[in-house]
Amino acid sequence: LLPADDLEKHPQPPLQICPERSPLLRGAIALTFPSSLSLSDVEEENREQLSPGGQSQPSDCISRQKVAVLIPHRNREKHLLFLLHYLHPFLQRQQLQYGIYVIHQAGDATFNRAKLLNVGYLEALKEQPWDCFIFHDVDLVPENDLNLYTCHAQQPKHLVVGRNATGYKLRYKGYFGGVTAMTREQFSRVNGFSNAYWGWGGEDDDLRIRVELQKMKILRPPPEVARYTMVFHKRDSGNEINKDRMSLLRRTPLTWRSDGLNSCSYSTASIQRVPLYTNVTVHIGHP
Ligand code: UD2
Ligand code: MN
Repeated sequence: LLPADDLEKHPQPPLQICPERSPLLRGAIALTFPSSLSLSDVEEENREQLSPGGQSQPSDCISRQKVAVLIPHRNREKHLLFLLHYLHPFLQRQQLQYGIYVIHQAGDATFNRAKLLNVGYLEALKEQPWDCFIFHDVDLVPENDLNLYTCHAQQPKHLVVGRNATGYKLRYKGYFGGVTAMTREQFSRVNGFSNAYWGWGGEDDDLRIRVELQKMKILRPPPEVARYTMVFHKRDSGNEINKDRMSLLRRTPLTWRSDGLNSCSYSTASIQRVPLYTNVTVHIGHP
């Protein structure tokens, strides 16, 4: 770093767009999940790279996309910590300008992952004109940084081809859960997620149907790259299986226009810019 008056005498050349392939990528990385890892450890690891609210940008080039990572959350603090520990360096190796948003469901009504992600999209855009959104389960840690957290202009991306517990195979044809990437325009075109899925299951298939109704085709990175480790967990209380999911899914072609971003009603309890992420705590109602 040069002192200020030196900078005036020797102006820096303007920054260039980052290269198509970041020179910092490493490929597959070995993951460990030490129970001793603490919040202050992870804050300390990232102190110099982050601005408040868990945002960062490459120092020596201009990112090709501005990426918001949205994480629906309630009562999974340890998973969140492991994810942040790996995700910040991962995104920085990809030379991305990014921000991480954790959308925290207030209260103990039935969980609604999809509605929280709609809230995340709407709230993040109030702050910055993000180009690309990554909808991200809290418990999925990417194993390979060649799995790029960027969007494709025409095709929504599904980034979890495989994970540890399912033999690293696609669970079923059309599976669209876990981690997905859509541009601002793609997500708005499908009217976001449905707000009607309370409890576990179906909301990811609903989004796939919305995408297909718009004649968009889902893109997946190669299976060697699109690999995740899901931190072990049981089904949470407050996220019981949604018994209505099959009948909701049959109606998606009729309901998507009026159920989604344009009907997402909520009240924001707080927005906190903590060092590692922006925390949006929100009341989203109940079934
Ligand atoms: C699968 C999908 C997930 C979603 C879900 C059905 C994969 C890898 N993931 O996950 O994307 O479609 O099925 O709804 O296929 N959460 C909390 N607190 C809670 C409950 C849920 O934070 O009390 C969040 C958290 O981000 C979690 C996500 O919701 O990762 C999905 O819930 P899950 O992990 O219990 O469901 P899982 O693993 O079957
Ligand atoms: Mn899970």
